Amino acid sequence: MTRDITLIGAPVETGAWRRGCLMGPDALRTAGLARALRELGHDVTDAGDVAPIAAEVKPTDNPAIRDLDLCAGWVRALQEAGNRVAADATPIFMGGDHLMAAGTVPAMAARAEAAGKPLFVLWLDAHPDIHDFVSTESGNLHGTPVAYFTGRSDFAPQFPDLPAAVDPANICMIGLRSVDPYEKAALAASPIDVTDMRAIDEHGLATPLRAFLDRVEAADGHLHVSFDVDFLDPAIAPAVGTTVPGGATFREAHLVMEWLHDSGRVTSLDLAELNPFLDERGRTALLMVDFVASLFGKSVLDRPNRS
Ligand code: 6HN
Ligand code: MN
Ligand code: MN
Ligand code: MN
Repeated sequence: MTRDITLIGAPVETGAWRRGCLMGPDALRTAGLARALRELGHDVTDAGDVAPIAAEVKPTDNPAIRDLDLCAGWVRALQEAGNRVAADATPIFMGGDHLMAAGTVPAMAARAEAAGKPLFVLWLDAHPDIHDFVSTESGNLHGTPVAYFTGRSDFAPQFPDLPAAVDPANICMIGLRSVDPYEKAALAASPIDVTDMRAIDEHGLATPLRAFLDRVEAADGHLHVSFDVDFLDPAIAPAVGTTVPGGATFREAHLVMEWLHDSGRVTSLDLAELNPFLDERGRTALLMVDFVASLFGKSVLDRPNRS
């Protein structure tokens, strides 16, 4: 299937403690993202980078929160950029830290709603990013997008009112291995489908991912994939500020990409948290491009695999 793919740079870095994610979109460009997708037959347009909308917002009561004005400006700007994506296009949002998902996911939820379909979210990450303005101890707002786009916590008036909330029952998180106490309680009380690394070690990825993709298929839903670089093991993907040992291997992540491709269901993608300042000769950026190529059709053999 040939797609119209739109690359959208989201060089937000104020959601993370370490600087450097602003170089993420350019590193993905340099690593050949557009070329790799064109070689697979897709029509690719690079829409350039989004810029934050300058805003001064009301301070919160949590003094730990960093760069609230800029973060709010990014969320607004990324929602607006996401709203401009054509109904039949497949956007790849090139981050930028994971705060980007507070912009991209609500826009994709609104797009799905306009098409009369539910939005499902596959969250590939070491972290659940389900903090809110009150619970965050680090004050780094890249740890908050899931609480925002599910409508779980109140982010008003700093972040925009949600155009459409994502039903937490439509979210699947895979790869978790660093969960703060508040987040543990939040997940325990939520219908979010969670596969942590222990579950992957014990049973593999296949069963939870297939079950989730079957649900997307049965509901004829849109599927947004939010891929945080720290989903991967730091041994293969060092270019991320929040490395946690024991992540997905090359083969596990590759299989996820191939299943996503086979499902034919992915309608939008975030590439989050790539920090080129921490990379080694571009290897993490190149690896991410390779995974994206697999998600969009690169295969070893020109025939379906037997399974
Ligand atoms: N990410 N839970 C930690 C915090 O600071 O709130 C880590 C957040 C990581 C954010 O994965 O995008
Ligand atoms: Mn740039
Ligand atoms: Mn994340
Ligand atoms: Mn993470």
